[in-house]
Amino acid sequence: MVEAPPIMDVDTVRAQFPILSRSVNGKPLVYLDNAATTQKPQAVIDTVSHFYAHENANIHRGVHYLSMNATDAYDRARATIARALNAEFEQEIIFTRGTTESINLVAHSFGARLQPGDEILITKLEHHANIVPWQILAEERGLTLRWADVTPSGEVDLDSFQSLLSEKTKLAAFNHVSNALGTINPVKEMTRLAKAAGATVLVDGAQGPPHLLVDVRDIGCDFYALSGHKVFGPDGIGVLYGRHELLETMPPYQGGGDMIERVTMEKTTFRGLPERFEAGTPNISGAIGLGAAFDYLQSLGWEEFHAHEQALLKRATERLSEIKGLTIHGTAPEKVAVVSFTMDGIHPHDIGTILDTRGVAIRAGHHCTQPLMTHFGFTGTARASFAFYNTLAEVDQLVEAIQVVHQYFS
Ligand code: 7TS
Repeated sequence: MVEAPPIMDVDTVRAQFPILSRSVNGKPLVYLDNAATTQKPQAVIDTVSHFYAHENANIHRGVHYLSMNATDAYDRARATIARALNAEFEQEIIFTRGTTESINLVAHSFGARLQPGDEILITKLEHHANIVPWQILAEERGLTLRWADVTPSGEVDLDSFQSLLSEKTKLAAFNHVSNALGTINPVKEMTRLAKAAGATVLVDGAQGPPHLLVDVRDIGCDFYALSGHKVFGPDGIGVLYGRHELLETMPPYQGGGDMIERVTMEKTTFRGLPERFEAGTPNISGAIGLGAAFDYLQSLGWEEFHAHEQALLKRATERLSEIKGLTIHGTAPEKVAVVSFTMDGIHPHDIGTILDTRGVAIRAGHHCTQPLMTHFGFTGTARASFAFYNTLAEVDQLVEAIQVVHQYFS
């Protein structure tokens, strides 16, 4: 007999997120802007606060107790994240400021080996963070940027992706999950195709681990980028996972303290991994807080909350589809709980503003995916993006608030 997945107790989970019990504009907060940033559980808040109250010191430099203690906590966070992503070595986890910086690190450091005429393959589904660094690099080094198409349902067109791969493709970079439409991309298959053509692969994972258990070795990618604030951890911290053999061959991203082996007036030699890519005092409390966030996610279990989120997605899709004049954009069969929509004759910003008066927080606009919006022929959408702590009742509150939008405009 197949065992049904355990049902997540959403009330217990919600009680662990203090902000979820506040009101906004006199109404209970319904927070549906999780793709922009996620709320923090008490465990993360306590970890960061405890660090500053009891453990604060700089790392890697002190001979004193607090510094060694802080260094241990920072290294433990790296180990936790390496385990959570199934990296082979802890040194494959580089702390950065977030997904954007992780991608820029690769563009700068891996990009240094690319030659005029080389190609980078991305898709029309990308966030600007996975477009602009490649455009800058292409301009600087005379590279060609190729764009795989998307299908009307908002999936990467795999035929287009495959047809654009050639021996000229040195890097393929694509997201795990689309922030604008919620599409889960077949990253394992895309990685396989790109590697078969000899390309190095970067996965923009900003929207992956908030919803999905990530196994970088199973995906087979060379780089995986993510942001702490999107996985219920602090902001200003993120991760670049990079395959050991590859990172070792890459030049440093920034120069400064902590990343050097020896500095003389003539020459500097650099430390090994991961320090070589972590110049200067890092976001120590952020890294420790991010470790706590991954511990928290592991204690909940991705499978368990994925099932809950799929129930939220199903209800939201069904109920929003019933609203006259409302169109959902992004109808891939494999989606996380993100619903992007437009309403006839109503600007997405007006939808967002009216929903806010009801305490419902969504995002409206282009979601930093202007090429995708242009491809579909609109300037923006309203986007409700859910996390495991959202409830079916909140889906209904969203729908009721959208009905108010109708009243305003009819
Ligand atoms: N890649 C994807 C797929 C994203 O969704 C985002 C942020 C980024 C990269 C950049 O992440 P950062 O943490 O470095 O800023 N996406 C969104 C969003 O959808 N709404 O606000 C930020």
